[in-house]
Amino acid sequence: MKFDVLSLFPEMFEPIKTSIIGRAEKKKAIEINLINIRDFSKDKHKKVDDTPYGGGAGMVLRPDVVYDAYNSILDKENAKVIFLSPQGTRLTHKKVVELSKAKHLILLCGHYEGIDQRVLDKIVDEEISIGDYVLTGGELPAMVLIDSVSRFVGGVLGNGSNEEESFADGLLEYPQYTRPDEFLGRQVPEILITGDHAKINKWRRKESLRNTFLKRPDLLNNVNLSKEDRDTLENLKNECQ
Ligand code: 4FM
Repeated sequence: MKFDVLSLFPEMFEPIKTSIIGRAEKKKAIEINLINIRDFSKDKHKKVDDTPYGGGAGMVLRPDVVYDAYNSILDKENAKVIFLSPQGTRLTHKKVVELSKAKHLILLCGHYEGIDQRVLDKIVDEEISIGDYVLTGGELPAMVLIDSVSRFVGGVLGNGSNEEESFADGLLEYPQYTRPDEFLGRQVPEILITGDHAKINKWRRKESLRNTFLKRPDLLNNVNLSKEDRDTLENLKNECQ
């Protein structure tokens, strides 16, 4: 999977170039190309923005500079262009999995008061938001998208575990434990050291249901629950009263 990132601050992506995502790149599971929008300024001072028509505070990214940066991507014909903005539709687990099936994504990161609407209308296929708060630019949201989407691209995680994780079945994760078996006077739940995997799986399912019920009860409305799950939840509810 290839990501082309159009940004005024490509240095901000340095941290994801190391870490797990960086390893995935070395393995050629993903590729992240950074394109500095400023390289496409025709101005002698490398200016990329200007004051808004109609007046008002701040600066607006010029459409011609953004369009030239976009056109420098040669194999863009089958790519999906995503603009990261608070006005977009929310990035959810479902959307992350959907995007992970694409071969080529182009991520457009804005700054200042915005980007001239005419170039957005021309090149953007989808506007995506990572949450209802306003950041100073689209770089952090683009990194959130790359990180979350890459987990579902074959060969990125290496252990084939992503299907089992939170949200795959709509429930939150069960708690995890490792050595030492006693920490600050607290023992690891006994069932986990029995080696009885049928019992361990049952316990983990119950703890997933407990976490979801206590922390994110809203999620339970969109989960397929077995008869056993529903009984477990009834018991958890009674324990709370
Ligand atoms: C600032 C986007 C300027 C575009 C921003 C421009 C955001 C979010 C966000 C800031 N993006 N989810 N929340 N972006 O705040 O995605 Cl032009």
